Amino acid sequence: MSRKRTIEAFFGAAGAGAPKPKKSRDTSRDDAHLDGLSTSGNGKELDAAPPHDAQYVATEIDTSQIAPGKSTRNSDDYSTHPAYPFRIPHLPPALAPELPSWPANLGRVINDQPDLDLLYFEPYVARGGGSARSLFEFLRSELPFYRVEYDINRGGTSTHIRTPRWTTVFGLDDTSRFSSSSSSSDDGGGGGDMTRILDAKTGRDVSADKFYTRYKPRPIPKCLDDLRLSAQEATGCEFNFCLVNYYASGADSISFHSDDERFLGPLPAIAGFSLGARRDFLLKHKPVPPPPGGEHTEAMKNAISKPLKLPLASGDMILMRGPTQANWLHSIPKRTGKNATDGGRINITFRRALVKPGTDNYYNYNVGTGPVYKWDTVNREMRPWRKNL
Ligand SMILES: O=C(O)CCC(=O)C(=O)O
Repeated sequence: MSRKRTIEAFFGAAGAGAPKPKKSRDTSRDDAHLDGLSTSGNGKELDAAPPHDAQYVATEIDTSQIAPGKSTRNSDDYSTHPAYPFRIPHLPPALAPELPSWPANLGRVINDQPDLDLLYFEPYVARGGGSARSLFEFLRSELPFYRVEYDINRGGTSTHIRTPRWTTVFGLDDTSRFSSSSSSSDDGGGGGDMTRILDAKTGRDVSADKFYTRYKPRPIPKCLDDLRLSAQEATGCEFNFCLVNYYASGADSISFHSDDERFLGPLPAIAGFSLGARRDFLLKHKPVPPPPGGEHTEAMKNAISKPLKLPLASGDMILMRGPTQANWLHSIPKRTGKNATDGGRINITFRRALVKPGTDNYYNYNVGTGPVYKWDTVNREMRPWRKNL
């Protein structure tokens, strides 16, 4: 399939007639909760207590085939960084050659609702031949994950939040870059000295900046950076952050929120990959008052009251762009019905944080200060990870 056509689909759909987005709110964590909305990376968890009646569906793939920790890889086949708890392997040899053929299908534009602009690839990572499943198994086995907990203050009442999914994050905002003693292609996770953080314009060492010291930023490892580069090419958008969610079962979720933080700029583009179990992705327009002296159009009434449901399958990618984040909320609801047999699902989002507070925010809500977890391939669950285990 032609990359060019995909990019044309993107640029053709963007632009002139798009409704003007509302000004982005200042989405500090507590504000987001006070008005009942929540925002990306922070405060999505008002409905956080996960009931646990969903079953885990065991997969049939032998991960030793794709988990390079157990294979004959040499040390060049890993991304390393002092801020990683452990080294992260590059894509397995069976998957890497497939990347140039992605997206497997053209993106379909969905912009037939007020203020909505989506580009939906069904799929992006080929499902046939097991590529999407292999990528899922590989990432679940090889990435560090966290179960972040934090407190929010709502109207003077403090609430303890347990994020109802596993998360991890890599990246650095636009103002800075990781130092690298070798070529720029190493910045995403290859070799080179990446221990310092430099100002993107002046090259000055900004490692000690307050936004980079609470958590140590870490470069996007090559296995995810390859996917980032592919997504950039397919969409014409630029990304510098990679957030990963792992939903272990239908009991894991993310509540309605929008990724509309100021540090993403006014019209953020966010590319979300789905791998593993199919899960419903719901979208609904943010509540807005009717025009003075009038009523909402039918389209707006529907957009507010009837969530749009996209049953995202393994390998799918959805780009949310233009006025979408300013005007729409999205969620992955829990699936806790009688037959809720969702298996694990990984969601990878690529985003572009423009300024330093974005870096601190993303690490705070996706890494936090708790233990590191790693997938245990024998017991088939996340287990606390300790050095030299
Ligand atoms: O899992 C998904 O598809 C959505 C994730 C999401 O909304 C987010 O990370 O902000």
